[in-house]
Amino acid sequence: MKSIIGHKNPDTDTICSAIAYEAFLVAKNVEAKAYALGEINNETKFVLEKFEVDFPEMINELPHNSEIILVDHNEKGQSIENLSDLDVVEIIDHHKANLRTDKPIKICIEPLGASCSIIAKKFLAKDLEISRKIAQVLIAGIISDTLFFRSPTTTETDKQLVEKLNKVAGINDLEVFSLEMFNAKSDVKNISTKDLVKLDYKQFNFFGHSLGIGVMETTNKDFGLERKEEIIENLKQLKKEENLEAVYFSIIDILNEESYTLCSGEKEKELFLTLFETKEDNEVLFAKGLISRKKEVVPVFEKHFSK
Ligand SMILES: [Mn+2]
Repeated sequence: MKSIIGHKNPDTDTICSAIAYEAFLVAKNVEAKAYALGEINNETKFVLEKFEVDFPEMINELPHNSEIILVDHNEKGQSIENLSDLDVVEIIDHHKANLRTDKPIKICIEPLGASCSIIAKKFLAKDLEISRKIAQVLIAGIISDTLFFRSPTTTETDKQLVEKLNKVAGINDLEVFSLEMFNAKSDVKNISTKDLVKLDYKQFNFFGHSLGIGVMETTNKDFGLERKEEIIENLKQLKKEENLEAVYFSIIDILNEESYTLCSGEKEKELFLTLFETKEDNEVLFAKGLISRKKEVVPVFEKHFSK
């Protein structure tokens, strides 16, 4: 039995990738099961409920020596707690390669807008039948990660795949569907600020420098900005608890394609101002067009710390 897991603080692409890859392997008569490393977010909940797809079981650890497949991540810090006890047999991802493996394994990393795009390509390449639900779930993952093609991570392939998948999925109006998803994601009123900061949060190690970067993709930036003080307090605490050099939290205005970043301290604020084209206003760093952690933020930090 192969266990399929996405990253911690799971997002829609991670969950939908795991679900779809389970279906792919099962169609090839491979025993496989998708899991979630944590609570499902409101956007993903909306998607799975709309398409009547079962939520994957939530876990923190797996038994020693379990065979696992990582989807949508390949960094230790973003993965399952007892990763080093497990046998990683395959990786499917669209982030930069990071994990060292102790033996040769199957790795498929492609610069596409979503891990769901890579899995959709696998279905098409093998000419495997895609069920309506799996097509719907794959589209949701691609729309979520590319912010419905607004993100600079979007490729022509992502757009073509969504078009092809929708012949099976039959989603009437993709624009309307994407707005429903983003509004579900923006609904954070029942989420404490502590949880909000970690809702879409990743830790990185850049040449020995450990940073935390959280994002909140929203159609209403005020849902984040109105909690500014509380968020900054939480970033400071997180920095101390996890022994990090800096923690950032970016409120991403999806529809206007701009971001508002908050920082865990003065030094890291100065660094962000130096590295990115941003304007400071009352502890908030505004940046037009800076909306992708993966493509625009992480590479700049990586380069900075490599010197
Ligand atoms: Mn992804």
